[in-house]
Amino acid sequence: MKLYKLKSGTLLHTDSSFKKGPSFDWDGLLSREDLKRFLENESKTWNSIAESEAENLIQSELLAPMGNQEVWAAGVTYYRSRTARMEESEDSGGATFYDKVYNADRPELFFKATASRVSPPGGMVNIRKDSTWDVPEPELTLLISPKGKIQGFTIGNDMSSRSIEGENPLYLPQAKVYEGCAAIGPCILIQDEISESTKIHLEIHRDGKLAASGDTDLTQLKRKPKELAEWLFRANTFPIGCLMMTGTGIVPDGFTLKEGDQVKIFIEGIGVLENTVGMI
Ligand code: DO4
Ligand code: MG
Repeated sequence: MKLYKLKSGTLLHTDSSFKKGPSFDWDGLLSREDLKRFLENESKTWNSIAESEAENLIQSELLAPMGNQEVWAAGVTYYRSRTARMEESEDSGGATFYDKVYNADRPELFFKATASRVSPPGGMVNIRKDSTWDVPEPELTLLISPKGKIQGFTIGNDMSSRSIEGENPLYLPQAKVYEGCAAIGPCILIQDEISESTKIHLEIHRDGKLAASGDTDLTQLKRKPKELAEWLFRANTFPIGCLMMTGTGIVPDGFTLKEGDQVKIFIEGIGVLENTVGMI
């Protein structure tokens, strides 16, 4: 079951049918421990709509599928991320930290964004004016309930400045957290597990041409989603639940984003998250 947040209500896609329902308070909705059952029951009274109408709504009305939940992120959970970060921080002497965290029991977890810093599907994600090397990070993103249960999966873009982080790992919050530093969407796939063979694909288009691309799949994710959620909840409470990006396995080689680029992230079974790059 896929749950979309629309400007004019809520869209549910189950098997091959679409139903449109009212607007919800998404703080309350996503904090329900019985989210799947609640939606199954509620949607019995919603209007069925044709696929073409649903596609129009998805094209024109999508909001980020969240309320005021905090967005957290895990890092260096794929070998590719470990290696790319070791390369970018070689001059600063920070390289060994990435190798250590990749192999450590405790994962790297960091605060990524408040809801106001998150862009919706189709919206702008930003690169910073004081950064010279910027990438999108396509990441499977977990919806976690207040009790720490994984309720669903979505797509996250963890926009990152590689020049700022590479200069000194202590600059991580500045490389990661700023206005328009993340995008989430297009929907939440409501289920508690996701297949390890799920594929993730990135495309970056510039002036109508493919400028960079990459692929990975969840077999490359070193830590299980459940394990990451458990670490996050060790010493944090989330009264309205939270979202958690699980790290990137795609880091385009020798590439930096430019204003106007189109970033498309595909995750099998969830959909496509597309955003345009702006500057702040
Ligand atoms: O260690 C810095 C951030 C890592 C990250 O965001 C990732 O691996 O996805
Ligand atoms: Mg990341």
